[in-house]
Amino acid sequence: MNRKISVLGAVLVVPAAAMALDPIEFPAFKAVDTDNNGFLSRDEVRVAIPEVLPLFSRVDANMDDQLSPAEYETALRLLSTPPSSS
Ligand SMILES: [Ca+2]
Ligand SMILES: [Ca+2]
Repeated sequence: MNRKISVLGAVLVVPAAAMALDPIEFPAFKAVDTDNNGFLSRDEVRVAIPEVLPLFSRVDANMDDQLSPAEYETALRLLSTPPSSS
């Protein structure tokens, strides 16, 4: 008896979940790390995702002039967040 309602519910839930994904796509860390040393140099960043370059020093927490996966994630988070006055 309730079959119609449950089918409708399933149809509505799936597209909503898909829409929740971030529409902006950034290259994966491994795709940027072209020499596979586990860190991103400024050159690797410049080639793959130049948008990160201005943030490089800011997200390079340990100041080794390389971005770790966590530091790269921080950069992407900054990029996907609209600039706000702090
Ligand atoms: Ca590298
Ligand atoms: Ca670093």
